[in-house]
Amino acid sequence: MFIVLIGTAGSGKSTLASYLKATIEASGNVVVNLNFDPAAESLPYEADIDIRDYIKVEDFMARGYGPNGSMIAAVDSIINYANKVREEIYSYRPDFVIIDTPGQLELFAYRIGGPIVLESIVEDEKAVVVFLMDSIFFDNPADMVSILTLASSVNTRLKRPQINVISKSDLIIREVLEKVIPMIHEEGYLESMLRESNDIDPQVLGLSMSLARVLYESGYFGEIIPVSVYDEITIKNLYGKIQEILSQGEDKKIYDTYA
Ligand SMILES: Nc1nc2c(ncn2[C@@H]2O[C@H](COP(=O)(O)OP(=O)(O)OP(=O)(O)O)[C@@H](O)[C@H]2O)c(=O)[nH]1
Ligand SMILES: [Mg+2]
Repeated sequence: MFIVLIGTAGSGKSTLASYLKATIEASGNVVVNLNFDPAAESLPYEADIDIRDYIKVEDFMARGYGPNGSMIAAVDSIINYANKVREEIYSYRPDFVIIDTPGQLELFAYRIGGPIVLESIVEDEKAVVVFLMDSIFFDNPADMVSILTLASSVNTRLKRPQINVISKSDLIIREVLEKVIPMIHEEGYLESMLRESNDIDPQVLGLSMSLARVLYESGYFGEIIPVSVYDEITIKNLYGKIQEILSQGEDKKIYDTYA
């Protein structure tokens, strides 16, 4: 079973990869951490499998690509090593494989290469995407709509069940954590927040209202799970949601987040 961590740069993917592994191992599972970031300079964990053993971003830069183009070309080229990576994975006979992806979200939200490469690793196995939304996006409703739109974009590209998480939830003010987050998936809640907020530019307000409506109508986000690596209960809760989704059988609905 694959757990694919995806999120904006610095949203906490690598740190969560490390804590999540410890939590899942504690319940007796074999867990493999796969670093999928060819440009990672240092990681907060020791990767069991490291894509940097196969490709390096510097090799692409040496061929004349810029830093961003190199990253895209490097990730695309993982396809050439998919069989070897899979062999490495299965040599561990793992119960769970946690894939720690690069923060260049364009790879998974907009381009086709990222999803193709991930599928070449996951193949017919079950997989769940954990999309990390940095707590900084939960300061105001327009930013919330923006990050949820991005979450839905990732979901349409990867077509795997997805859990939308607020990362670094220890940094969110208590009132938002206790009152807003548990309600946010209720139809119309974001619009009411937008209407009540008096410091949003009218143009931004109009667009955000329309996007919020579409998000609810399309069913593109369910419950949002706050996660902080400093609060083990939140990690256990995330693991519980992952198990819930992975136990739901083989159906690969576009959006399959529990409501
Ligand atoms: N307060 C707080 N900080 C966190 C948490 N998780 C991660 N961080 C910090 O956020 C920063 C970025 O974490 P990373 O795990 O490197 O984030 P990333 O998404 O892997 O970053 P990229 O791979 O560069 O996209 C680090 O300073 C972490 O210590 C959390 O739950 N709470
Ligand atoms: Mg990282």
